[in-house]
Amino acid sequence: MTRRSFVLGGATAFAAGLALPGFRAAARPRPSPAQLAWQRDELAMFLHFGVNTFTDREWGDGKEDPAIFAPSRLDPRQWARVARSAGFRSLILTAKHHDGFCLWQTRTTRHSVARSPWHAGQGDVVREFCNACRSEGLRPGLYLSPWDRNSPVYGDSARYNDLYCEQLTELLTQYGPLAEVWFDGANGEGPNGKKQVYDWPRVWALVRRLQPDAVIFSDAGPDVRWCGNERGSAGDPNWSTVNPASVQYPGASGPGVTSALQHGDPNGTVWRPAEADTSIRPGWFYHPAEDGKVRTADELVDLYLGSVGRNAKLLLNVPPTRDGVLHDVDVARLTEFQQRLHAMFGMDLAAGKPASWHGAGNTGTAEIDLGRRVRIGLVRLSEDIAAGQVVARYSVLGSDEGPWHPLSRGTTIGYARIDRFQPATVRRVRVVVEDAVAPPRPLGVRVMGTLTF
Ligand code: FUL
Repeated sequence: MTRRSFVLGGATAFAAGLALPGFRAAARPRPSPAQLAWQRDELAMFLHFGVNTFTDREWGDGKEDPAIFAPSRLDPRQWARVARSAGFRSLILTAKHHDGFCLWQTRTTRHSVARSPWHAGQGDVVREFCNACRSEGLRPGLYLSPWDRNSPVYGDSARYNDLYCEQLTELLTQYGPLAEVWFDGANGEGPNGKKQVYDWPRVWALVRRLQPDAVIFSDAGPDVRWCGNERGSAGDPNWSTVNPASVQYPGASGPGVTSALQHGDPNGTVWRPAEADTSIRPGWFYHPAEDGKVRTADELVDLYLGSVGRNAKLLLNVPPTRDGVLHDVDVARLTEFQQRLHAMFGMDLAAGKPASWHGAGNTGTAEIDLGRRVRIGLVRLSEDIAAGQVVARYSVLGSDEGPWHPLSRGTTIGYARIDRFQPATVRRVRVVVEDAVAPPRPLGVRVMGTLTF
């Protein structure tokens, strides 16, 4: 089931970031400190866990008996340890999925861990999760599904919006600082056949007030946008600036929405970088039948190159099992993935070799003398995004004492752009910014060798 098969329109537009009449943007948009920290994390782990884990379903209907939620050895500390050693810096847990089952002690519904035999109804997965993240030096985030198939007031818009804000308030006030709050775009019908009209401005204002340092994710941001697919693949080009009118609420559909999510907009008026989410398995929740379908380390590396390597953040889902731990196969793949990243990027041949930089209008050239002839197959470019994103087209060339040969070329750079190319022996590397939307600043350039596994 994909979220696009179940979207509704009709929510209120959120106007944050729209230019005020009479004002002209003096400078290009830049990230807030929270957006910058979010992007620098590079890798976040998503954890889909709840009643679906026990029913073997992807979308629960809200009619589950809470007693089925009975993890035998729930261990969020293991999730966090695995995440940390695989290079992830933040984690996001589904505190409530579409079935409405709450993983914390809530006052808002009886469809929760309070009616499960787990810890005699006294357990709180959200608390264990947040504490485990912090113990491992990682940043916790939470997903609270707007669509709720259990709530009797879902579809009675004002009443459900009150309940949703109450749930959010519990999560935002009882579990310490959160790095990210995740609002899903899958929004279905209420039991009474009415459509739920969400009050997004109210929801987002609540997060701002109670957790000012958290970034807010949804199709429509306001801080971080969905990348437009669930394959974890960022667009090319991928601008971190967007026109806020192009996607106004989570679940919006219509002409141009997917393209706006994938590509952003070079002339966008707000900073709203893309988060690329996907699962290490075919499903979002754990299913024993998928133990043989976990992505391989090679596939995870490809995923990394197509997300982090294209100016997005990768949010990779690794679903806990019915026991409440990450499965051995997933753990082994993540370990191998991290080893590969280390082998690929661990040695920067340009380290300590300062690049020269010549800018001319909206173009510029970086050049590095590597000091000796080396075989290279990978470059990682970066803009100083604290000052914004401007590069629209570039090429990478190499020279082995003689003429310059093309190695790779591309469109946007932003936080990171990683190119893998046909290995070549070079002594010098040149990166030419051929086009930009404003004068480019000096680029960061890392150059890596070739590796065979
Ligand atoms: C979608 C949901 O319908 C899926 O179950 C999953 O949570 C995914 C991340 O978002 O919209």
